[in-house]
Amino acid sequence: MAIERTLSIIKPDATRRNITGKIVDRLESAGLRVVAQKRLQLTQAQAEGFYAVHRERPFFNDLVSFMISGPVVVQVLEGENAVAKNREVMGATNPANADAGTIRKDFAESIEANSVHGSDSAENAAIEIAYFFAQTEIVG
Ligand code: IDP
Repeated sequence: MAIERTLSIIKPDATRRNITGKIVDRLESAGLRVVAQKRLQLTQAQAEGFYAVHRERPFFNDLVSFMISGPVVVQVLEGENAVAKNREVMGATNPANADAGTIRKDFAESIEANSVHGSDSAENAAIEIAYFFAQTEIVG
């Protein structure tokens, strides 16, 4: 199995509730390693750029407002099959549909305020990591 990297974001609903450590514990317990991390207040332009693929979706403006409503923690996670592994630990987008024991099932407030982001492919992971981190900030 290949060692991969993926981008994770702990969203504002989670930083607001001071549960970033609980979320990192889930990631680390699943075998993922935090190789870069920073806490940011996203600007509107940064959030719009990050979610540009969703620009035409009806929830886009609300999503951007939510993502800039408080600090986020952006992370690079490394491990075997990290993209799929992180998606598994996160659970489904809508917490109502998320499996028991997943981050979203246990912590998400709603389909929008769902506590975490994780890249959905290795290709997008590379793009999303480069969106937030310089190579020199990632220490494996
Ligand atoms: P993902 O985060 O599970 O990959 P995406 O479909 O890529 O899900 O959606 C990106 C983010 O947009 C979600 O994590 C969630 O915060 C928000 N979102 C997705 N669908 C809805 C919706 O139907 N209503 C409100 N927000 C949504």
